[in-house]
Amino acid sequence: QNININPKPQHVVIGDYFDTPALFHIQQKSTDKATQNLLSTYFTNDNISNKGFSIQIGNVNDRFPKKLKNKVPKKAESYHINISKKQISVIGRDARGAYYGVRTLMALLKNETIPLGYISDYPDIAARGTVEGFYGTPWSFKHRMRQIDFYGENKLNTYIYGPKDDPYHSSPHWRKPYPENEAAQLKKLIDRAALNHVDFVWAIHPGKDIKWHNEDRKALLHKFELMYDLGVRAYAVFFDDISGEGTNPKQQAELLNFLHAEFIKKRTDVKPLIMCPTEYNKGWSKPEGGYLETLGKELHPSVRIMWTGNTVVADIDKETMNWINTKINRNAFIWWNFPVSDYVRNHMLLGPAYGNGTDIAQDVSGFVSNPMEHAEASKIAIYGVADYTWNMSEYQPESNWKKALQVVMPKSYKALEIFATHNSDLGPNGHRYRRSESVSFAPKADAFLKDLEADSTIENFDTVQKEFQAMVEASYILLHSTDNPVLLDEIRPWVEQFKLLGQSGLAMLNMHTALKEKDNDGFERSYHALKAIKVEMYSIDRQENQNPYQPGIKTATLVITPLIDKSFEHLTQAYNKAFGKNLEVEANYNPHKLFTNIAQLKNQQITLRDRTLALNPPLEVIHISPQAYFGFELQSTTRASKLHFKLSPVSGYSNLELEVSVNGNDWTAIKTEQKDASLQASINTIVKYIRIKNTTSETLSLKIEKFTVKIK
Ligand code: LTM
Repeated sequence: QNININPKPQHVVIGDYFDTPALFHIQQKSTDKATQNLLSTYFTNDNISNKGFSIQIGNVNDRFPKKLKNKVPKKAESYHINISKKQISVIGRDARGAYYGVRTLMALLKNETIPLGYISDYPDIAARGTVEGFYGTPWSFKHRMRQIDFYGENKLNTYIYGPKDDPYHSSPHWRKPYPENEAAQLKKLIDRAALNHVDFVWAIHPGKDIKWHNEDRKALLHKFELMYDLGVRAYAVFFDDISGEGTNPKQQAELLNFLHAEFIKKRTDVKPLIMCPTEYNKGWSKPEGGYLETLGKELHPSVRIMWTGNTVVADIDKETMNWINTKINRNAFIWWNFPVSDYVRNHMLLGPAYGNGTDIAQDVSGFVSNPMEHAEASKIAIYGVADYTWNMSEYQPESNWKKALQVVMPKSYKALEIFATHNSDLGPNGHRYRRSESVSFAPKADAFLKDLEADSTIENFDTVQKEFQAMVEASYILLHSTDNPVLLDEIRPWVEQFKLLGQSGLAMLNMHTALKEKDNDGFERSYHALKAIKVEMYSIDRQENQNPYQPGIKTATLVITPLIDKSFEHLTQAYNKAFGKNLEVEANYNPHKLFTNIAQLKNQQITLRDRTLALNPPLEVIHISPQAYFGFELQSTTRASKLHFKLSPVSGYSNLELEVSVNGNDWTAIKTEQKDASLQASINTIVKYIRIKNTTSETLSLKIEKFTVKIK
């Protein structure tokens, strides 16, 4: 039976409804602090009375009728709610179960009527939540507090704290205590997590510079103790995205086992360790090295091992789970890299959380989503993850997504739906992970283009026009909405861009009408208006979100933008041809290509901005075998000038050579000069190919932080 609660309860048997009482008599049996706190947010002096409607809350060890207690599912975190005309009983299997029961009760009490019957409920997956594990600006204190409350509301029980750019989580300061202010904030977060029944899992990322000696072991133990004093009761150790000494599986296992024996086992209130391996996806696992098998064999069985799937960014299915679970001798703990956008930072990922198998509940020990650095906007996907991980077989991505939009923007959700519908794909990216976008509009856009290119009557003209109008109107509504200023703050530049895109679409349609009516003035006016809108969009792209990876603001890139650009080009060409004009045809264009034989880089994107060609820096370590190379292939021979290149570690520079070529066969080496941590070169010649090559006989493992070249 249907009941509007996220996550969807497992068993609901309800019949008639009765009016929600105004006064309540609350009897708390053994409830904990979190449940008491939650109850106090609803039941106050204004609605409590001894004569009120009776609500009893407790767990299976309390005095409740046996027949009710027997109905509490025999699973951790479960609860049973029985609703009769006289009384509501909420019975948890454990403290968390009782808390979740009260969450459900409070959702029911929001309505004007309550159903008679019962709800028996439990989660499918033991650990459910998020891993703040992305690169980029870590979430702020304010955002984290909001997230933790949101997790409590949606029965998520795990928040793994591991932002890559926190220097006290990773290098250089993982050995040091947090500065006083940060420690105080972490303490508040940990307390807030406890009030929401969320395990605050503090993660450390020591692998970049760890030495396998006693001193570093002790440093880790000491840091764990410091975090324990702040209230941490669950820990993780991450070894992802590192190279060199830290990647040794035997040493990693030994360290984790040491932490287990010396820290976890010695305390009764600390959860089992979680670890993220270096080979954390199938694509990167090297069977010959036996890395995963070593972890599987050597790691204490209680240690959970994280896994991102068949590739870095992947959806998870049964086969994925079978493969990894056999290797590691336990059920993997899934690190789902969605909706993280640290490798497509110019995009906003607002679509539904979909793609994971609904038959893997028995195969995972946990499932956490790695979100965007935009915390509030990530709630749309996290709401889906809460539902999916609780009641997998019933999960409906699309309807869940629609509810999520209402939760994050209770008043302007319809406008948000229009915006989110067209802002869900990532665009081409190094991980080749894509999401559907503009789903119901896409066939209409296709038909529009077909008719346009065939010079026939455009059947879908009105539909397309309505969509562009809706884009503009939705943008205005969102920009002036007051129901979630925190969300608006994050999405504002994308909404501004979206509004302009809608307006450019309307200008394109006007070009079409003018061309048909042979109204040359009208055509040229709309043409120049569209160009001017593009200039405004360009300026937003240059001013907002200027990170060094994928700077700028891209919106509706899968369907709407190509529709407008292709139509614009077609119409301008047709106009030029019909009236002997020479208006510039291209909408936007980067004619240059990435030039590489390194499989890991094959799909990496390049950008051209202000005549500077840049490789979007990959976040992971790149393995460059002997003679392997990466660089650019220019559209035609062109004068190239300054080249900038930054690697880590910088010792990599001596093993690489910069070469240029006009034909791709004959190469000339170019002298480079090291300035601080970067390499520079003045090419100052006409070239078509530019590349950096590994001239040694060994595979180099490096991070490419920057690679740009100025061209004429
Ligand atoms: O996925 C893992 C285990 N590590 C990193 C993340 O920190 C990063 O956010 C994602 C997405 O770029 N990729 C990684 O490799």
